[in-house]
Amino acid sequence: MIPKFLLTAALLAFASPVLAADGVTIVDPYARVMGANAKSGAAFMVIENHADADDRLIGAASDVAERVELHTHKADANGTMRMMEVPEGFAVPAHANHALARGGDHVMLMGLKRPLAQGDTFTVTLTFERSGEVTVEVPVDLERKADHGAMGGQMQGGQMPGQKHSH
Ligand SMILES: [Cu+2]
Repeated sequence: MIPKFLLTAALLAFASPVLAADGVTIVDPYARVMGANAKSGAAFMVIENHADADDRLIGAASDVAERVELHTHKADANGTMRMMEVPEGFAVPAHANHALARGGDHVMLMGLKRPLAQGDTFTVTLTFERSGEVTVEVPVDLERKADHGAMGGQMQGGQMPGQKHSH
């Protein structure tokens, strides 16, 4: 006989976000592609660091893409937003969050090996300097509005002229 509340607690624990032993939690991951035949896509999420030490996302890999890079958007000299690789990765300070959001930092999937459609899921393995590897199940969500904070407001709805690929 298992009391009902214990069962509920067990279910809730099972449904909770990916938690690395060391305290990095990935919340609300999702990915987008631009069109059915897109050769690239991007993944977004919020990284929570519950540890007492700073951490840093330094790499990512996925079997859906030939290459996975850590990217950000920056304005060039003409004010045009461009994507660029961030080799040093993204800092996630102790007891803080870092959002990968549209118009800002993202995980770039290059050379997709299969088409990604609404509702598909795939896995991305994130490598953290301190917490090591964290594997996340990422759903494809093409209907999602740009939301999670960061620079979302600034870029919302905007496909800047000259931008090579937007997401
Ligand atoms: Cu990119």
